[in-house]
Amino acid sequence: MIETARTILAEAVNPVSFSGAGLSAESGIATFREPQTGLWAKYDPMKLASPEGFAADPELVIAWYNERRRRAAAAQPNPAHRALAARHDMVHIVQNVDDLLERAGARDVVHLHGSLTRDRCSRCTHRESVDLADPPGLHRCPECHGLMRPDVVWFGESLPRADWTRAETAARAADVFIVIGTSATVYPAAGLIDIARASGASVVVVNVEPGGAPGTQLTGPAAEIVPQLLR
Ligand code: BJW
Ligand code: ZN
Repeated sequence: MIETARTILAEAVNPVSFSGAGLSAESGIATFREPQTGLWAKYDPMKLASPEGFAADPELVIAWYNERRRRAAAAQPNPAHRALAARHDMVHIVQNVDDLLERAGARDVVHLHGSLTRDRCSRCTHRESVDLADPPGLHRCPECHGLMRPDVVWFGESLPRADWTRAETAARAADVFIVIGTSATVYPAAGLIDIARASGASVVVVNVEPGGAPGTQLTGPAAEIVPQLLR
C-alpha cells in the first residue's frame, strides 16, 4: 500500500497536503478530539474557541491560548513536518494554528484556521504579530480600543476568505491529496477532501486510527509514515 502511494506521490504534478492536529502530535502538541489526551476531553470548546466564550470570559480564553502558544514555542518540527517541507512543489493546507511546518522550511502554507503567531482586534482590522514564547496578556487595540484576541477561527466564524479561495483552488487542481492527522469533522475545511476527490485527485489518508476520510489508508503515526511516503 505504501509503495503504491509513494509512486503516486512521486509522479504527482500538483500534490497537496491537508493536515490537522495529528501532524503536530509527535511534536508534543495536543490534538482536539482524541479521548483522554485531546483538548476537548478536558476543556469545553464553546467556552474557549467561540466568540461567545471570549465575550463571557476573555481573560480565561487568553490565558488558555497563551499557554498553548508557549507550548508551541517550545515544540520542534517532527520528521513529518520536515518531509512535507522538503517537497517544494506541494501546497500545504493546514488546520493547525502552530507554525511548525513553516519552521521546518515549508514555503507554501495555507492556514485555514488562522495562526497563534498573530492577534487581531475583535472590532476592527488591526493585527499584531505575537512572540509565541512571550505572548502579551489581555490588551486593547491601539486603534479602536476593542479587545485583542488570537487571530484564529473559532466555531461559527468564517474562514479567512483569501486562504479559503487558495485552498479550494489547490484542492480542485490536485492530482494527489494527502490527508494527514485530521478527524475531518470540522467544516468547511473537511469538505476540501470531497472537492479534491470530485476533481479527480487520488486521496491518501495518513492517520494513527484506521477509517476517517475515505481513500488509500496508511495507518500509523505521521512522523513515521510521511517520511516514508515522500522519501
Ligand atoms: C494522528 C496522530 C499521529 C493523532 N499521526 N494521526 C453542525 C453543528 C454545529 C456546527 C456545525 C455543524 N456543521 C457544521 C458546523 C460548523 C462548524 C463545524 O464544523 N462543527 C463540527 C465540529 C460539527 N464549523 C465552523 O463553525 C466553522 N465555521 C463556519 O462554518 O463558518 C460558517 C458560518 C459563518 C457564520 C455563522 C455561522 C457559520 C469554523 C470552524 C473553526 C474550527 N476551529 C478550531 C479551533 C481553531 C483555533 C484553535 O486551535 O484553538 O480548529 S476547532 C479545532 O478542530 C481546530 C482544528 O483545526 C479543527 C480540526 O481538528 P483536527 O485537526 O482534525 O483535530 P482532531 O483532534 O479532531 O483530530 C486529530 C486526528 O489526528 C485524529 O483523527 C487522530 O486519530 C489523528 N492522530 N495522532 C497521525 N501521531
Ligand atoms: Zn481595533
